[in-house]
Amino acid sequence: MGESYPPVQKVPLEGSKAQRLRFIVEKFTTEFSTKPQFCTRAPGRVNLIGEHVDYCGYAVFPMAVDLDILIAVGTNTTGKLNLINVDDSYPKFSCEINGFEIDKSCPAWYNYVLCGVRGIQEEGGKNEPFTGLDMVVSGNIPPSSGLSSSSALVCASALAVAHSHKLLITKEDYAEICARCERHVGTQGGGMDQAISFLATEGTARVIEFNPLRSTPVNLPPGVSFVVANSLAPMNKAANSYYNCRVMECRLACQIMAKQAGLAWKEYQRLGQLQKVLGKSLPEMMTLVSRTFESRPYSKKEICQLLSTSEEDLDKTTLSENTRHIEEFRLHDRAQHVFSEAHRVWEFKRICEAKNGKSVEELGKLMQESHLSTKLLYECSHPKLDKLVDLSEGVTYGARLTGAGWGGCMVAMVKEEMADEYKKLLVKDYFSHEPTANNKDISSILFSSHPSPGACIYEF
Ligand code: ADP
Ligand code: NG1
Repeated sequence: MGESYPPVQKVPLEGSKAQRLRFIVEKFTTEFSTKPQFCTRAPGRVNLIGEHVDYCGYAVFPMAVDLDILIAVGTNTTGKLNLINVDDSYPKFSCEINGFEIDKSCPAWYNYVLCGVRGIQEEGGKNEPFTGLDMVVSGNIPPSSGLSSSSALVCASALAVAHSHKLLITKEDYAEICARCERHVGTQGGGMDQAISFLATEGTARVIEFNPLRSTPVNLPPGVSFVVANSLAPMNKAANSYYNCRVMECRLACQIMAKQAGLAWKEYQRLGQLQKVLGKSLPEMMTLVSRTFESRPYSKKEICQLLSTSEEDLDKTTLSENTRHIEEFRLHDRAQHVFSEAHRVWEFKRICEAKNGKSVEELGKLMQESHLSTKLLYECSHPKLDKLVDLSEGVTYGARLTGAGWGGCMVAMVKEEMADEYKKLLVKDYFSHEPTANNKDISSILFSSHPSPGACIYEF
């Protein structure tokens, strides 16, 4: 297979990944009385900058982490999809592999596996019924913490189904299929997580652009370390409408600006799409937002008046199922965040590629600005994340929430030789006051991350 396809590798024999792989192979053999045929791996990610902009069509700047989902896979002759997780808190699940339903109303773990299966069934290029599959899943990405555990599970599952049916799919196609199929759980995500999970390369972060999907490796500055700290406040995106509400606020802001520009507003879903048609720069879009909206909530009724439409029509054309009940939307602040954050991504890339001594401080400043914007304009931070960011001030170059927010992880950029001291400080001033940290291995909630490779298949 060439570079365009997820690599097929030999199962590693040493290290912690080898141990986890051995464990799922043994578990598979015990549970299904036969050996698995292969295993898949899909990594989680840490986004360095560019939060809540992917679903608006703007570029993001993530790197894959070493944490991942591993699945041991084998075919069966019963037509069933049988799922077992090494973590007993995720119960066993079984269904017919052809013709199952994904129940959006219940945020069950197996729904993410089903999304991956459905994605390949819908877009993998095979029409006949799919063969039954047995899977044993093992993951070490902290769930609901902004490191993209859900997408890693979708990606590892899609890879499992496609490889067991000998379907040859490029990394880009996998990324796009998985971004679309994860929406079957109900969240209207962008595509960053699935893209980096497949397209990541060891040693570099990536700028990922959308429509069309494109990814460019970027070397991170030497001498710095990216430290991830889990605030230990989890936030499950599929279990509430916070995330989709932001997606809708951006969509509504886009449609109102499109209408005011005399465009057919229903055809506009993403702020990036509107910017292209208007031919304006990102700073010019920020000015347009300030001219169009006030910094206050807009009622659904007022939005309908601005769009000259009815609430029923808005429910159909714009809003997702789980946001139709929302009565007020903030348009100015959300759109300002998106345009300013999109601008920061390009600045971050430009500075990473420039060769001057001041650059690391400038990168840190962009991270600080990004955090403030997510906290104040996008209102997706959490007091615990803000505390971690405050503790990082003066000790790091910059720190910010990473991922969807409302809890989850913070990422900080710190001088490499200061990383251990910084981690000690967070243990003393944060984690020692967190009761839920007591029963956890500190290295699983506070760690330096290095750009890890993307998804792969392990054969024996
Ligand atoms: P994230 O930011 O980590 O993607 P989400 O809230 O979107 O957070 O998704 C978390 C969900 O993904 C969990 O509630 C669970 O259903 C699923 N998940 C994550 N890790 C695993 C795992 N190791 N095994 C089974 N399901 C998992
Ligand atoms: P996480 O951090 O995995 O919940 C979510 C979205 C991304 C992106 C970020 C915010 C999904 C699968 N992931 O990520 O697309 O919008 O939030 O930048 O919906």
